[in-house]
Amino acid sequence: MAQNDSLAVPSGDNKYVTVFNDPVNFNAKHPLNNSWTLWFDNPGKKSNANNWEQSLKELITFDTVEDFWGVYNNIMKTCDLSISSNYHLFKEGIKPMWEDPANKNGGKWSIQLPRNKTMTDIDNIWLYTMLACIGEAFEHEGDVCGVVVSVRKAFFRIALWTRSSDNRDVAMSIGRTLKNQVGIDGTFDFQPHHETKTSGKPWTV
Ligand code: MGP
Repeated sequence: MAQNDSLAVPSGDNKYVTVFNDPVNFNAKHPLNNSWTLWFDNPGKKSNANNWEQSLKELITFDTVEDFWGVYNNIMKTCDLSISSNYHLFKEGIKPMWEDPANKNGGKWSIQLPRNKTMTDIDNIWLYTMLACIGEAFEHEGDVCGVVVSVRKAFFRIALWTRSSDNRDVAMSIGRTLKNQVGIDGTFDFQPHHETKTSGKPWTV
């Protein structure tokens, strides 16, 4: 019998496929609206904007809820990563770098969380950040490119990268949803990628 021959096709009110629709194979998968690619890098001290891309490693792409958990449960936790590491979870086809066409006019919402106060929470904070992204919690979902967690000596940084940076309403809506979904106190700042840190007062939520 082909793998899914016994899969009951749900109809009417019962429209959600669960593993119970196929108790024999127990293998129903729940598709995400997008495919997502997980990247890792730890560029080290010799890195600069010209060679930074070389340290970027594409780990895996997934497009179902079950495969997300398969990945999440089998990679190193953020709290165990070495200093300078970054995980990047981006829509498939978007490289997690400013130069990518999807990012070049965008910006990022970010928050820095002191390492000593966040060590026990950072894994859940990063998990909720990723779930907000792959679960498409955002009204302006199309403006979301991906999310990043950065491990630094004194802090962890969570960031969400957007496709645009010129529409305050869109950016603020994404920022507010991110803050709600991640559920942490503190202020997220928005900064376009092409602005230097000092060139403008960031939008905040
Ligand atoms: P970072 O890790 O985003 O900043 O970029 P952070 O954490 O403030 O700095 P750190 O020194 O504490 O790690 C660090 C450096 O990596 C940048 O100054 C660039 O040289 C390089 N870099 C980072 N990003 C995201 C990019 C990118 O998208 N493109 C290029 N070309 N270089 C990048």
